[in-house]
Amino acid sequence: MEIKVITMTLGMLVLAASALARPPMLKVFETTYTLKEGSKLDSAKCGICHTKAPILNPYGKDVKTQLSAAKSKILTPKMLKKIDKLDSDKDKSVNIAEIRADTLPGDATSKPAAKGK
Ligand SMILES: [Ca+2]
Repeated sequence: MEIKVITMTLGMLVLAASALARPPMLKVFETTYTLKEGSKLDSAKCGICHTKAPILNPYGKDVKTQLSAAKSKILTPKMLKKIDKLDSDKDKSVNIAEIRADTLPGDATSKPAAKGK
């Protein structure tokens, strides 16, 4: 009986911790760039910043640099805007261009279609 209660409590704590760890940052990203429901970025969710959570992709690493610079764990739209002009995944499209084109700023295989074609 006692063990069951402890196990349940631990389970709930783990759930609560993971719920706290993930969605807030994604929420900030979603509201900063007003993602359309069903868009590629909207569907990518954690994949915007992670290859496989908790591993960060290049865009996620740039986000982390901003968090570290601000000595904060709370992501703000201002931090995201600061890396708009970077090309995190080095595919020759800056992050904001990728976000507007609904491609992944942290995945070099996902980039806006070349212009003029
Ligand atoms: Ca890029």
